[in-house]
Amino acid sequence: MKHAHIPGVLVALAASVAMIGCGKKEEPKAAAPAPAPAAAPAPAPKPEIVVKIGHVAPLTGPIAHLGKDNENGARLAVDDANAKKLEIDGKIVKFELLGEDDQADPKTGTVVAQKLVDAKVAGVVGHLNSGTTIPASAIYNQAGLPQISPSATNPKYTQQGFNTTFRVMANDIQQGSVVGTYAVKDMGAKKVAIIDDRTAYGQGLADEVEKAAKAAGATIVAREFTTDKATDFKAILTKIKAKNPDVIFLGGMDAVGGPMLKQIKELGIKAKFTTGDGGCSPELIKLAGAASEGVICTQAGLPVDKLPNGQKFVEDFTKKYGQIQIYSPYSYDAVMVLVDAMKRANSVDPVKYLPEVGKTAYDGVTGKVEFDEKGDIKNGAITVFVIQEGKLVTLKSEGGTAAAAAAPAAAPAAAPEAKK
Ligand code: ABU
Repeated sequence: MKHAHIPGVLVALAASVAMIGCGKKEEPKAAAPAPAPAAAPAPAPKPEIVVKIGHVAPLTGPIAHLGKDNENGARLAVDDANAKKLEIDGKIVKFELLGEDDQADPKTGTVVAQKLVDAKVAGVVGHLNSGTTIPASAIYNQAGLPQISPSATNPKYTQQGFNTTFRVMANDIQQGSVVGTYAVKDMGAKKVAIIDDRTAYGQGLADEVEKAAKAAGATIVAREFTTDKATDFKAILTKIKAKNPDVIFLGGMDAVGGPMLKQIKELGIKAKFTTGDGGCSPELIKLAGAASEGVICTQAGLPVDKLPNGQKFVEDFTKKYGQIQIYSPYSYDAVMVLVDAMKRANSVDPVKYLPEVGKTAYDGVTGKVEFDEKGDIKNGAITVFVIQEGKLVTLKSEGGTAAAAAAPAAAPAAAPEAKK
């Protein structure tokens, strides 16, 4: 059977009637949405610039532990500065640390200094030793590069008339005066024997201690010397024993002081032992063991773990690198002082930011950093420690803007505070 043909108009009419019967109404078509406004173009990323900061210390040899401590302090500062994504002159700055090993050798120090100049670093933190820092400073000065030593304490470093040399800790004129006076007035020395390692630091500090001890009324009964590589001191210690001193002072580093203390004990020498910042470290305690008990030593700053910004540094550093030796907080601040000067100058060009280094007023982990006209820290502090039960224990601090808050004014022998 064939389907009958029904005209289209009748089909449409039937469908409309059916819809009305079901109560449905055809919705009017929604108007097409207006086109979304074009998204604002993403801002162009800020250009980046890499800024190299040189660091120099002995990373090999007897005081490599101190060199690595310095370098790690500087590395932590670079990491912290990079985390801030600083913008200088419209560019995001990425700092890079170029670390060099001068082996604590003055000649190598000048070779690596030139290497850093050739690598176009923007500034230098170092060197560790006065004996390398002083000759290297002429090379940085020639290149117009700011140099901040975190540990070289010989006063000559900043006495050369260079506008590029800075130091973030007290110098050995201050340190020698405190040690020499302390030996006489607090340790009761009438007869003092002095040994130095013939380095710029060791000999220079020993000279200052001698002056101060004499001025305080003591007699210098022996003045002996060794080297910074020596490990056998029996010959000079035997001569010193014959002079029966009350106190022996060493101008030298912990790598010399450690074995020397053991030999002092072996020879039955009863004199008390004192030394400066280069020997005032956990490494001295490790090397000398029980022979380090009762040693008096000084550091050319305030106890960092007692300072407001220092506590966080101690936590961060120890988590990342382990125990602080001596100078890592100072190398941290030295890097930050360079960065701060670049920010204020809005330039990473040494020509432009060098003048800002001299105007620094920076609240560092080691306290307030401000420089005098020579580049020495203003209000430098010296802290006296005693080694008790294998720990460096603060006795007193002299100088420093926060010295009063950091340590008791007088040495409280009964209640000293352990240094972390
Ligand atoms: N400040 C003692 C260690 C470094 C130096 O001056 O040679």
